[in-house]
Amino acid sequence: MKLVIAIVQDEDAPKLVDKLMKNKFGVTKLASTGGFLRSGNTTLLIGVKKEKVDEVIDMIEEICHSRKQVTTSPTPTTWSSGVYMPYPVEVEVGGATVFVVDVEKFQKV
Ligand code: 2BA
Repeated sequence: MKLVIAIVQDEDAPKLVDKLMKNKFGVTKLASTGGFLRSGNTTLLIGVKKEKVDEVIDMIEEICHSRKQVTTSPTPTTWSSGVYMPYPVEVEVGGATVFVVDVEKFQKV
């Protein structure tokens, strides 16, 4: 048994959850926040048999797209005036960040 932890963009999450459910995968959706952009994303927990991991990753790849987002710099620039000025930074987010971890025990009680 494996646990697929997929951090996806909020825009892609509903379609991905639908697809997983239609294909009989169990999924838990968590609201999460990215440390860099400090904006919302979605973390999905998907418990699957080892041989099904690639099928899940294929679905994630099919549905989750990368997008450009503009944010202000996390570290403000010091100008000669001594005033800290944040500047816009463009970052490419996603498609998805995926971790696959071993599950020691899976039990529904
Ligand atoms: P955020 O931390 O909000 O990061 C959003 C995007 O900002 C990242 O997209 C990346 O393109 C960029 N970024 C992140 N840290 C950066 C830095 N120090 N300097 C410049 N640009 C930076 P993704 O790499 O696709 O990550 C999307 C989200 O996945 C992240 O949102 C975070 O919530 C999660 N994530 C990514 N790597 C992770 C990791 N190693 N462990 C846990 N969560 C991770």
